[in-house]
Amino acid sequence: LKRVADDVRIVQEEKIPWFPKKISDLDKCNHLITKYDPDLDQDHPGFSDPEYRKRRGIISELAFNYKQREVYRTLNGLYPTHACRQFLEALGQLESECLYGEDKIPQLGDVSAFLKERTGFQLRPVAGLLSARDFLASLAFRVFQCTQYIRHPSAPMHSPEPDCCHELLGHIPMLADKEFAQFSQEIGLASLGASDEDIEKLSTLYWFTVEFGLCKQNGTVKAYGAGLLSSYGELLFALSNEPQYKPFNPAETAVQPYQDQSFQPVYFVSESFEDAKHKLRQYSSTIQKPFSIRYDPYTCSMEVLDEP
Ligand code: HBI
Ligand code: FE
Repeated sequence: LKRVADDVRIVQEEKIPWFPKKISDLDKCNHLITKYDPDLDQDHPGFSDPEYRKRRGIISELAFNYKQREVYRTLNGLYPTHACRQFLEALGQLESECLYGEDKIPQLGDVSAFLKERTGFQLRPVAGLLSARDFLASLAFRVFQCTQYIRHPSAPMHSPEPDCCHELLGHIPMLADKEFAQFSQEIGLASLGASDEDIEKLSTLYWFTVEFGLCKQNGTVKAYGAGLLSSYGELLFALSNEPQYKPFNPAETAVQPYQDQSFQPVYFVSESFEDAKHKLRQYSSTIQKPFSIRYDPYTCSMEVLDEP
């Protein structure tokens, strides 16, 4: 009898087309009728005006980007159980200072000022993926190279390259933590003047910590890596019992093979940021360089000390 009832219900559901039930469902009411579009309709007065069509294209993009809130809302649901304490604290502050929120589009200058006050980190706009050497070098100055553009609206939960959702949700809250900020700067300092081989190792370290790192917190494992905190699917996966966990150990972590095409099969777990920082420091001292370097925060410049 129940099966019959279920069948009847399915038939009825199929007869009613989907319709929005709450105001945020309007994100899904985005199907365009394009037959009068200036790009497609030859009779449109703007059809032969490329400047007009370009302008229209930019405005359309803005309308589509309204979906940004989808990324924010979806990930926010996972943070309380999956993100580390430092991340949650900073996210709370960003929200209470009205920089972040479902309907907010944070501005680079405001977010940069927020970080500067807490850890001295500042943001600098960057046009896309940088070489590892250049990207790591900026960290040495507590500068984070931050993309501005947003992922393609057809895939709101995925981006193959860093975009502003990844920076804002993944990186920025962590950079507001003092220990983590120092850890990040020290990877940067270790990279200055290093050989290509050592840059490769430091990149790998960065990958398994800043991007995909896990840490212990009150007897459980939480995420602090930006690649995890900005990816719903991988955040769930990383804290499930599927992947392999290894303790963070720079010499081993630096040579662990990785790929960016699918979820990581292995994650490294730190005891704390302080512990990770001490281990990184010890590792960095093994990188052979014919000079040593000190950052002078008063002049924001590097002091190069030649060793005899
Ligand atoms: N460039 N803009 C940008 N953002 C990153 O996160 C980034 C990068 N270049 C290299 C890189 N990350 C990592 O793959 C490490 O090699 C540092
Ligand atoms: Fe990143």
